[in-house]
Amino acid sequence: MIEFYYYPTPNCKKVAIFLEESGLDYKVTPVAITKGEQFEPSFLRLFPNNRIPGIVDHAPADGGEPLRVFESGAILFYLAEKSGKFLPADIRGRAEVHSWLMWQMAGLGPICGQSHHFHGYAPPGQDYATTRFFNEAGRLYAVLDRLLAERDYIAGDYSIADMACYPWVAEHGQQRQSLDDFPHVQRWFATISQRPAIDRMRTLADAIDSNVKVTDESRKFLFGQTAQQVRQRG
Ligand SMILES: N[C@@H](CCC(=O)N[C@@H](CS)C(=O)NCC(=O)O)C(=O)O
Repeated sequence: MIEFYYYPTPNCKKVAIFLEESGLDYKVTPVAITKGEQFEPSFLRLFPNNRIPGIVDHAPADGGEPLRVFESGAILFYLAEKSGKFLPADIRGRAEVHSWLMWQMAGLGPICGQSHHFHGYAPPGQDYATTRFFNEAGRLYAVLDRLLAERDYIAGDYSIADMACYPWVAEHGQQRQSLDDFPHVQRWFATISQRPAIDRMRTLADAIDSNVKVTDESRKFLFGQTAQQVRQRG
């Protein structure tokens, strides 16, 4: 059984999609990051970066102790290897999936996250940063659009690369991007949206928190974290 540390955020939704697609047995442990639950000592012992998603595999393939994995890309890769699904076996197919998975982890995710932050949460007057992240997010959407002009899915067949990108593209409105400007991304997004696993991923999100909101209280937990706070954890 996979214990899934989760809240309805884009990085967690990647893993939720995988779990729903693969049929692996899993149980959700909600971590309300808007209430600071990512700083609970019991959570930090497993996940020292105070971020979700995280998993604990209670039946790892080596038969040993429960195994913890964090970082959504690492989790997708681990679960794909465990289940033998959504990751090709041949070296060329695998290299293509890994390339786009890392592209999402190092580019699309962080840049769209910053674009979302500066458009939605930062105090006014941050024009340079807002424009910088908006333009870079747009560039990444355009790279994806060119790719998807030639392929149905990101790395050929539907894979963990698609699952990694989908929840960030789903937030395109928050990033002030329009899918009308990226018709191949729009077609890919519409196709994946019809998968039953996406419906189940949304049902799970609604069951845990149907309207994740950044309030004055949650700002204290989410924004302005410092090195000093990490050192004080002991
Ligand atoms: N690179 C990490 C990013 C994880 C991340 O930033 N998670 C956010 C939610 S999507 C979080 O846990 N935030 C809590 C916090 O900032 O304290 C991954 O892909 O897993």
